[in-house]
Order: sequence, then C-alpha cells, then structure tokens
Amino acid sequence: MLYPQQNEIRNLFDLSGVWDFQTDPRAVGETERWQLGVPDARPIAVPGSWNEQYADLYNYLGAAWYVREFHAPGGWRDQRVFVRVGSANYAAEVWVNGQKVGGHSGGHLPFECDITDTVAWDGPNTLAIRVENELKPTRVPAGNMPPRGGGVMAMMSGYPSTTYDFFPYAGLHRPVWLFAVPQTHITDIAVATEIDGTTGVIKLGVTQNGAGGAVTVTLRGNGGVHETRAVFQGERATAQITVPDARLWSTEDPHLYQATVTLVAAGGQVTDVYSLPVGIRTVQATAEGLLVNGKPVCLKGFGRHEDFFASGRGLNVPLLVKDYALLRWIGANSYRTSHYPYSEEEMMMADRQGLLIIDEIPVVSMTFEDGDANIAARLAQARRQLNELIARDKNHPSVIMWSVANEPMPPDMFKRFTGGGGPSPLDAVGHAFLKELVDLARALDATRPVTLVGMMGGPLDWLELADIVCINRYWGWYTQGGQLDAGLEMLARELDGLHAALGKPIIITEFGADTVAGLHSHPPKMFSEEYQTEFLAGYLDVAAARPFVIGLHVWNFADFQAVQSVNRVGGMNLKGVFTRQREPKMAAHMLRERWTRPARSS
Ligand code: GCB
Repeated sequence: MLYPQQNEIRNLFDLSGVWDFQTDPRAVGETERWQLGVPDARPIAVPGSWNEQYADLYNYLGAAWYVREFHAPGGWRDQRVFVRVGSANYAAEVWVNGQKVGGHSGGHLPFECDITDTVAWDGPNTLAIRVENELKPTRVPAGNMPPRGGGVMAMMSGYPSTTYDFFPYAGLHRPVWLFAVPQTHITDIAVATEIDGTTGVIKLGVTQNGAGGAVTVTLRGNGGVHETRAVFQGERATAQITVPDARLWSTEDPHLYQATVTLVAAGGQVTDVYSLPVGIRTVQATAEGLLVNGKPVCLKGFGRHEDFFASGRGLNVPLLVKDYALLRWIGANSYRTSHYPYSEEEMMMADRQGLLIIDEIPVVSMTFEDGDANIAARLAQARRQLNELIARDKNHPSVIMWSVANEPMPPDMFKRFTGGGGPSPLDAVGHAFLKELVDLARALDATRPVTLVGMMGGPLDWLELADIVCINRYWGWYTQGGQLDAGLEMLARELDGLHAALGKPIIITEFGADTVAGLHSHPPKMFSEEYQTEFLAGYLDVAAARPFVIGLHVWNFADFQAVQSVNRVGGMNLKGVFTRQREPKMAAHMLRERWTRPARSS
C-alpha cells in the first residue's frame, strides 16, 4: 500500500483537525443513523487518543463515533477517490453519506476505502468512522483473558485488563486522508536493492490496476540520473536500474535516491506518477552478526512507545522531531517499534536520519493456554497484521529486521521466569504458532532477517526460530532486585549459555529499571537514578566483553503510560532514561558518554 502523495497527477487532502465525537456504549449508533451525524457531539482531535482528551473517557474502550464533513474538490471528478485511515485502534467501520464503504481490524496499520461511487460532488459529504477498542482474548494483542495463577497474580493484575504493559489507547491515531488517483493507476511498488562491488542494483516491481502499457523509472541522487523502462505483463512490470559507484544508505550516511515511477499507457500518454525515496543497502544475518552493506553493525538504542501526554498514541509530529533529536544526542543508532507498527511518518524519518529499525507486529505476551479456537483466531489476526506491515514497510531502508512477537508466554511463565517451572506440552503449540509467523515473514520478504523477542524463561526452541536471537532481560530488577552484582552474574552466565546452545548473535532488546526522576540514593537503591545508571552500565559492560552480543536496546527511551496496577505508580512505567516530558535522567548522560565514544561501544 502506497502512502498518499501529491504531484502533477495525484492529489490529497488532509482531514486531520477537530471532528465531532460521541461514545456509543449501548451500540445504538448504527440504527439511529449516527452515520449522518451524532446527536450530542463534543469536539475531539484527530489524530489523537480519545482517552487523553477527556477525563471521563480515560478508561473507555467501547464504541465511539467520529464524524466530519468534507467537500470533494471539483477537479477530482474523473479520478478515483479514497478515504485513507492511518491507524484506528482497534477496529473501525467507515461510512460516507450514510453508506458503508469499508473497515479494518487490528489497529496500527493503514487501510483505504474506495469512495468514488459514493462521494457527492455538488455539496458536502458526511464522513463517519466508528472505532472501538474492546479488550478480547481473540484479539492481537489480547485482553480480558481468563484469569491465570489466582491468588497474588490476580491481585497484581491491572485495569484495564490488558495482557501487556502499555495503555490500550483508542481512537483515530494517525491522519485521515482524502486522496485521488487516476482511473488506471499504480497500486504498489516494491523495491529491493543489491550491491555488486561498487555498483548498486535496484529492482522494482510495479503493479497497476489495469493491463498493458509500460513504466519508466527515473532515479535521481548523488549528482546523477539513471533511467529505465519496462513493459507490463498484465498488471505487473519489473524494472532494474544499476548505479555505478553507488552511494550506499547507512546509519552514518543515510543517502536517499529519489525514484520517480511513471505509468505510460499503450498510446504513449502518461497516466500516473509516483515518487519514493530509495536507500541502496543490503542486510544479512550471519553467525557472526548483523551485516549492513556487508559490514557488521552494533545496535545502540531503545525499545520505545508511541506515547505522550494529551496526544496519547496519536501522531504528534513535533514530538517525533524532538525524539529523533534526542536519539541523535544520546548516540543511538537503532530502536524497535515495541510493540506494534509505528506511524508511516516515523518510518520516513528513520530512513532520512539513518536509524536501524526492528519492525514489530502487535503479537505481544501471546499465550497458548486458552484453547484452540482462541489461538487460531489470534493466529489469523497476526498473519493479517504481518502481511499488512510488510506490505506497508517493505521499501524502507531503515527497516533491517521483522519481529513477529514480543515475549510469547509459555505456560507456568512466572515460575520459569524465576528459574523454576519446567517444559509443558503446550510449548509445542507456541512453537507452531511462532514458526508459522516466522515462515510467513520469510516468504513475504527474502531480503531481511526475521526475529522474535524472547522473555526470561522462554523455551529455547522458540528462540531458535529467529535469525538473530533477541532477548529481554531483567536480572537485577524483577529477579535479584536490589542485588545488581548477582543480577549481572546471572546475565553473563545466561548469555554464554545461550550463545553456546544456539550459535547465533544476540541482541538484548530490553533491559531496564523503573526510576523516579529526582530520586537519589547512596548506595544505589531500586527506583533511584543511581540504580538505573549502574544497572544499565553493568549490562553494557557484560555485553562489551562478549562480541556475540551485537546490540543493546535499553528499556525504555522514555517513561510511558501503562494500565493501573500495584506495579505502576500513577499507571506509569518509569523505565525511561528520559521522563515522559523528555527530560534526561542521570542514565541518559551515562549512555551518551558511552554511545558517542569513537570506538565500538556497547
Ligand atoms: C517486558 C515487556 C515490556 C514491559 C517491560 C517492563 O519484558 O516486553 O512491554 O514494559 O518488560 O517494564 O516490565
């Protein structure tokens, strides 16, 4: 799916702004025709999470309606017109002038509705989007799961009842666009790049919604222009461009060429044009490490969240720019889109600024204990999310790896976490689930490694599925709390064991300690800035002594909103090295000192 764009042929109109809004807890909206306007509207910002905009909506996750009017620009009359929603969490249905035009389930990923036959040209149109984010065991990620563990576990569970440690924000989280394309248009472009000596090879697959004709591709960049032409075989054409002395995309020099793809009909007239940035680079996982352009890279960075005061999970462009400035300031070169796909605007920023991204679907804290039907429903949803993510992000040079899961949970997970608890017959069910996703990612994209992120105590054969082993570790926090030395010893021992068993490079994709900004202690005690600093520095030291550890992602870049529970003061996860307001804690200065040293520093 292509990001909408404006050029000499295509057009778009941003529908972001203040919309009418009303919750629909009794599900009467559709029968009462709220598609044409809500009876008791209050204003709401799009993009944005509704939970952050009104106090009474904070914990509301049921259905709600967004409604606004728009005029279709007259100049678009002979084109195909679409409404495109960047992200609606979790499920959405869309109506134009009272007529249903489409919907989506799964959140975090865009969808578009063809409204060519519905749109009115001689007056205003009413656009209504019904969004709901009920937490259900059949969803990905799942919520309201049957209680497990009883006793103390039940006491520690949070509200709202997620299976994961971030707030289940709801609403229209990314821009809503109206856009127009020609009747016959480019529907997709897939770019793959290879390097042959000093020559860059760019392979493009172009799809149109018609047949016949040809495509020309013009590649500009690094002072040169390269051109090629290919003829369509039905709906598809494949083109190739070679660039001698190519300027490769890398984290140090994220050079982007600009490819302009032009659709030329059989009669010779130009019918559509689409331009996109292209970074020439390769990624490869070997037993030694992760190679970008044939050279090993060491990942320094974070797990993050789309999260901020007032905007919630909604796209917040100034925050995006600021976060990237902070990532550069601290010397990071990488992050993971924990635990769901981030905005397209964010991925474009990563291409432009040379960040290396592990791109993740929302398969977080997946369990395999509630029966075949629920597991099958979640697998079907996860497969859709993976298909949609790879379709959306396949052309981003910044994306170096797909992650198909974060911390899938084996039965008896809490016992295993602390070193007790043994294998279970259900481990095989988890293995089959994860293998299906890993295989699917490989089938959809042969150009990038695939991983999944394992939790403490997770089965070894789950980790084995990944090209690069990714693990989250909290020795010295959730176990050996307050005993940093003991925790670091456990970490060192475990890393050596894992590497001996699996023979693959390891990235520690999470490690961190909750920290109250401004709380100090000597000696370092849990929750103090000193403890966080020593904890993170200790992990960096253990990793630096082990060349097979090829990356470290601190948990987390910034403090973020989770659900309310006895584990989360004010509902906040405080493991950020920046506060939620983006002020650095002590640990941020330590990381900056280490990560901006000239030599390999991890
Ligand atoms: C984890 C999860 C992450 C949590 C983190 C924590 O392992 O992957 O979502 O926020 O631990 O802070 O407990």
